[in-house]
Amino acid sequence: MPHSVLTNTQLSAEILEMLTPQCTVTVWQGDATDPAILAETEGFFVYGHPKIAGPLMDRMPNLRVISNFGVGVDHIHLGDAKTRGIAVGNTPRLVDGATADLTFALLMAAARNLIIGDRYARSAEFTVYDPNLLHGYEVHGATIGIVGMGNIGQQVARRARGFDMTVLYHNRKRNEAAEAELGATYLPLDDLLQQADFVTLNVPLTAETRHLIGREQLRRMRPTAFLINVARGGVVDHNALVEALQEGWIAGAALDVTEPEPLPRDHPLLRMDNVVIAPHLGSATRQTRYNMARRAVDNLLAGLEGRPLPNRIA
Ligand code: 8YV
Repeated sequence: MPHSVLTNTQLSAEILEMLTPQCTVTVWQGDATDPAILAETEGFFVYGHPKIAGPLMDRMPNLRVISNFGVGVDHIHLGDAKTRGIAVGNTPRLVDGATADLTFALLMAAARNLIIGDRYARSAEFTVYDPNLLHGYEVHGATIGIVGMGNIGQQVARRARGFDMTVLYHNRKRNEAAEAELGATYLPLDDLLQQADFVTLNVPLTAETRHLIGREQLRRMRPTAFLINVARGGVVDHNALVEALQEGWIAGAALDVTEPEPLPRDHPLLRMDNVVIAPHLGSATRQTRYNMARRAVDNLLAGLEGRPLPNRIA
């Protein structure tokens, strides 16, 4: 008998192919999902970031495994899964390189006016080249402050070294191996914010990191500095960010993630020229997404078959 698997979105043909013939897959319709389907669900393939906590798990008494397509699991209540004996899998390490690449893409785009420049170069106004136009900020030789020296943060540090940057970092715990290998200097968060030209956020969203960057922290940053968030929107207090950008406390922000995500279409951040924004593209390369899919499927199948998950987070 194939296993009953629920997913929260229409899966690609590629992923469905990996799941057959071991599984039958049904798309979760929120509260409208047939209770009989929930009752027989053994595995949940989670794509994107739907909130999954105890009350929903309780409607699936046969649920044995939740497999998350991605590394961040802030949308899944791990404690609730644990008390119910439900294994949770994720895809660590696989997203590191692509996410660090995008951190740099955003950093460069913000510092060098790439988006405004692109718009201008396509517009009717660009008729004469003007060397006085769109002077940005130097990236090479600047100081980067990496908040979160985990796997992704370390990949960002590697790229920063290639740009001859001074690398500062803040982390819950000092990472002496990374300091030795990457020439990174540990600083308390407040000092990092005061010294960095580019602050990149590379932390998971947890109770401790929620609104880690608020009014007080943005006030500490330089008026010439940029904030780059490729972590989770919830790490930044967005009201404070709007104020900081409007008042010129910082030069600009580059965001791959927001709170909420997507932002309401009339949100002030969407109208600001000193904001570069992407639709959560951190891990969106063909190769990385394929690797994530493969691992998420392997975690799911292992959980369904009672084997240890290749990557179990809870
Ligand atoms: C994914 C991510 O795109 O891995 C993560 O935590 O945020 C992204 O790489 C996302 O989780 C898709 O499900």
